[in-house]
Parts: sequence; structure tokens; C-alpha cells
Amino acid sequence: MRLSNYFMPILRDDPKEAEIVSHKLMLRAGMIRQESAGIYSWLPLGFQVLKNIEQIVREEQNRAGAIEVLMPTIQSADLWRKSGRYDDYGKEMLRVTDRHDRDMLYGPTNEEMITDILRSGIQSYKDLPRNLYHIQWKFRDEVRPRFGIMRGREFLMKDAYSFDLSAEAGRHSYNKMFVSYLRLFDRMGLRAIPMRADTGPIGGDLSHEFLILAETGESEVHFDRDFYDMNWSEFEIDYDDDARVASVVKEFTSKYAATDEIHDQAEYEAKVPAEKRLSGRGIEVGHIFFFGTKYSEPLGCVVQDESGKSVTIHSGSYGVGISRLAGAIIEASHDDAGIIWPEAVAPFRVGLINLKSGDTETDGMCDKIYRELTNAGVSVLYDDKDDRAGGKFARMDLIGLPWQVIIGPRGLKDGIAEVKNRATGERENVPLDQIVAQFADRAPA
Ligand code: P5A
Repeated sequence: MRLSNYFMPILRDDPKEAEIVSHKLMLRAGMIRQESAGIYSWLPLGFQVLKNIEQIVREEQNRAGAIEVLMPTIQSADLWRKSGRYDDYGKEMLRVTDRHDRDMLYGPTNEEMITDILRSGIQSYKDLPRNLYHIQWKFRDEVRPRFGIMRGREFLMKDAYSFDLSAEAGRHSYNKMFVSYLRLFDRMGLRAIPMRADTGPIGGDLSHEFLILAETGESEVHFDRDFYDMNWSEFEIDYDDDARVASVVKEFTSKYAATDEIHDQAEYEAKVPAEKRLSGRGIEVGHIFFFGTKYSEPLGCVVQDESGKSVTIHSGSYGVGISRLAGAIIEASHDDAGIIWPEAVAPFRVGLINLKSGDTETDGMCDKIYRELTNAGVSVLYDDKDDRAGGKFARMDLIGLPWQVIIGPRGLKDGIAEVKNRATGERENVPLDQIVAQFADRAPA
């Protein structure tokens, strides 16, 4: 993409309304625009990040055996009346009536609808287990939408729902999602610590929140510092191997970690030696629940088992805050100059800076490298604008692409470009004829 053809409305000054760094940087980098309280448009740069996050979540959910569907944003109130949540949900639910005066709502979550979809779509116990998920916008009329897309009213969630014949089998489905979450957050360059958590309006008695540590997080958390030394990424997992999946979950749940709502100080002190006790703040990027028959019971989600006996299905639900993650990743990865995108979610991998737009030779070389990188499948944002070098550097640092390739008349004379690593700040002179190979060969992390 040529910057001269792109739409990236950069703000020069810090927006006054932004209280936390991710909100500030997302506005400054032209990633999002507020439309009304807690409701945002995603501009090209932000939208690309959102899609990258979504794709990682999708791949890891599919790997764990979940199957993607797409349910509507607008739901009828009928199923919610059956589960009892139409009244329970209160003011957070955005209620609308259609032209026939039917009660409708903008879905804050989909337990009822998916349970009804599964109920009507399965014949027997042989159709279980199943795990269905979608990635869809939700609406919750939060009392205090704040921190930009972190606590929005409209937000993008991945929500998966498991269906099993027994509580025991359901526990395995829960474990698979637990492990899938470890993997998907890790792929985004995040350490999301699984913590015991409150179940709130979703319900059930087994639940974990996944939190990344950040001073600006809304939750107070208490955990064992041993989490820092765990092996987060180097496990390949066979999801059909119940015992192996359970052992990973056991490893990650044997250490103390809890959010403030359910924190038990006495247990904490008994389990964790004083020098290993850490308290801080965290951002909840995922939340998983096991609630058994809470929805299948009132919605009549029943199958016959092998012996012909009717069995009520056991379920859990599993959420990832896709849009919140865009902000959470920035909270975890930035410096004074701006965002530092992990390669896996970066909107472009390379920022190509032309230091002398209008100069025939420099333009020629930049155009050539841009073309070759693009043809090699490397995503590039090419700053071909006619601005001063200082401004170009600052802008590229602000938007945080992992690599900068800087080409100017002086380097051209020596046949080199400067390659800068945004995260480390390291600069390297690379011969112009090796630039493309360097990025084409080096697979993104
Ligand atoms: C689990 C999936 C649920 O709704 N039902 C379906 C269950 N869980 S949850 O914890 O309420 O939400 C799941 C994740 O969504 C993100 N999230 C939000 N993101 C931005 N703005 C909000 N207002 C918001 N509310 C929830 C969080 O990441 C949460 O973990």
C-alpha cells in the first residue's frame, strides 16, 4: 500500500479524551474513530489489526475442534424469556421493538440462541460432542464505556459453546478451550494468565479469566510469580489426548491466580510463599465458563443416550474479546514513540520509507523494492509522501510496524538501505539487492 493512496488520519497532538496509552495511540495512529460513547468505526489500519487477531483466534479454535458459524446480531426476546435472562440482564441489554411490536434485542452474548440451534440440529448422542463458535459484534449498554475499544458498548467477541453428553465429557471440552486460549494468546505475543474468576450473568461454577498484566487494567489480580517461569509456548498438543490436555490445564491451574472478586487471602498466603506473591492490575482478554445444564434445561436441549434414556446436554461458553485485544496488545507493547506491533498482528510487516520523494533515483529504487516485496507476499506500507524525513520517522514509529526499510540518496550511492527493527531499535545496513530475500525468507514469527 502506498501511503499517498491510503487512509490513515494521523493526529499530531494527544487527544484529550484518551485516559490510557492504547486509546491515545489508537486515535493518534488513525486506527479508530469514535462515533458515539463506546461505539467506534475501525479505520483501515485498525481494521487490519482486528482481522489479524480474528484470524489467529479462528485458526486456534479450529485446531481445537471448534466449528465456525455466524449468528445474527439481532435476536428475538423469546429464547431469553425461556432462560430467564430477559429480565435478569437488566439495563445492559439494548432492547428494540420491530414494526410488529415484537421484542427484539441486540445480542450481548449467544448462549440461548446456540443452544436452540444445536437442539434442533442434532439427532442423537452420536452427534455429540460439538463445539460451535462465531466471531460477531455484541452490544452491552455498559454504564461506563471507557478506555476506547477496551470497554466499548459495541465490541467484537469470539464466542464458542460446547455441548456434551455428561459433565465429565464437558470438562474435557472446557479443558480443550483452556489450552486453545493459552496458544492463541501466545501467538499474539501475550502472556495471558488464567485466573479463577466470578461467573457473573453467564453463570455456572467453573470459570477462568485470562488476563494480561497492565497498570491500566480494570481488574485487580493476585498471583504466584511462578507463572513467569512457566512454559507458555513450546507445547504441541493433540486435542484428542484427554489426559495430556488435562495435564496442561492442571499445570496452569495448580498455581494460585485469582481476580479480586473471588480472591481468598488466606488461601493465597497458605499456597504462595511471601516472596512469590504478586498483586497488580490486569486486562481481561478472555473468559471461559462451564455451566452444565443452565441453558439446555430450560430450552429443552435433550438427547437420548445409548440406552435410550433422555439426557440434558452439558455446556460451557468461551469468550475472547477480539476488539479489546487490539488495545490490550498496545498496552503490553509500546514505547514513548508509539506502538510496537508483534509481527503476528501487525497491520503491515514492513514500513518502507522514501527519504527523498521526487528524486528520480530514490523513487525508482523505492518503487522497485516496494514492487518486489509485495510480489514476494510481504505486506508493505510504502511512505512515498512528500514530507520531511523527521516527520516520516516519527509517523512510522507511531504506527509501530515491526520493520522499517529506509532508503535515501546517500545509501543509494553505497548500494544500501537501512533496516530498523521497531522493537529493539537496532539498525542494520543491508545491500539493496538483499532486502527482498531478507523479508521473503524470514517467516513472520
Ligand atoms: C463467554 C462467551 C461471555 O459473554 N458468553 C459467550 C460468555 N463472557 S464475557 O466475559 O462476558 O465476555 C467475553 C470477553 O469479551 C470481552 N468483553 C468486552 N470487550 C470490549 N468491551 C466490552 N464492553 C466487553 N465486555 C466483554 C472480554 O475480553 C471478555 O473476556
